[in-house]
Amino acid sequence: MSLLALSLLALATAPLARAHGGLANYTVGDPPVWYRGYDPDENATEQDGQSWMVQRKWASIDPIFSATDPYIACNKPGTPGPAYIPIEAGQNLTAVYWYWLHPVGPMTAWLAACPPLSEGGCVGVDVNKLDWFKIWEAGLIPGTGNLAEGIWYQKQFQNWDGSPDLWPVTIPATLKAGLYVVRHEILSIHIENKPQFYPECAHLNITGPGTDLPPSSFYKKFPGAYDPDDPSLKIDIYSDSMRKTYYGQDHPSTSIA
Ligand SMILES: *[C@@H]1O[C@H](CO)[C@@H](O)[C@H](O)[C@H]1NC(C)=O
Ligand SMILES: *[C@@H]1O[C@H](CO)[C@@H](O)[C@H](O)[C@H]1NC(C)=O
Ligand SMILES: *[C@@H]1O[C@H](CO)[C@@H](O)[C@H](O)[C@H]1NC(C)=O
Ligand SMILES: *[C@@H]1O[C@H](CO)[C@@H](O)[C@H](O)[C@H]1NC(C)=O
Ligand SMILES: [Cu+2]
Repeated sequence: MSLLALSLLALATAPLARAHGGLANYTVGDPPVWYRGYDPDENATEQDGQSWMVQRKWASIDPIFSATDPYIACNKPGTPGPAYIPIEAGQNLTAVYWYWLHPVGPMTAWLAACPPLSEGGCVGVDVNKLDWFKIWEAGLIPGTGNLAEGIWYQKQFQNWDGSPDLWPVTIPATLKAGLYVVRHEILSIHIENKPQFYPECAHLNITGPGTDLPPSSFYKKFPGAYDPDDPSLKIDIYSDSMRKTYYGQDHPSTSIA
């Protein structure tokens, strides 16, 4: 069965089918403490500016198509809520999605430090000016096959049994304590030469004894991190040549563990 047929089948059997999607909620710890994110399908008035809101607003489940889109940092409109997810360096932050349905393309998680609360914290920052560094990435799972037929993490993390899709990312254990914006991005490349970016951001209050930040050579801006002509974005994974090679994105993860 083709990938398309498989995803259509999955769509047909999903209790709640959405054409695209995004990061709904976050959990920390075991047993998990839940932090609710923004839901574009729910009443905005009941979410905007609420005291519990940890996530930056994303008004639509549609993807961003341009690597240089001004909203590629934290989706559109990216308006901040006032709350922070408390988490210790070294703990996992788990991103929760409903029925993620696209199968191919890399997933990455990024952090950017904010000024202290007395200077506005993460609420006051311009996300386009932040220095983002990547803390996690996953693409095609080694040994599962070529780009089109192999299994990407983006497909592996999906559950079709009614439970949400969970994406755990470890906050670097020696990271300097403070306020951060976390940015999760799913990049879907199932359509030829038309990458789909799905970024969502939340605010974190990271505690711990650490003092590390990555060297500035790891910092990227959004937009800016991606070249729209990068062969890993302008890609036809179903072409013969791409079945054999994949250049990958030249954005190294930080060296801090
Ligand atoms: C959204 O919520 C507000 C405040 O609770 C309410 O006044 C409004 O009628 C709701 N809008 C819709 C479309 O349900
Ligand atoms: C996210 O949390 C909201 C509020 O608790 C809940 O209604 C929704 O089902 C959750 N979504 C997922 C994917 O867990
Ligand atoms: C934490 O996340 C890492 C990396 O994503 C994962 O391998 C590990 O199993 C997770 N640990 C727990 C306790 O969930
Ligand atoms: C961050 O966590 C520390 C330690 O729990 C706390 O003192 C501080 O008020 C928190 N800051 C914010 C903005 O939540
Ligand atoms: Cu989609």
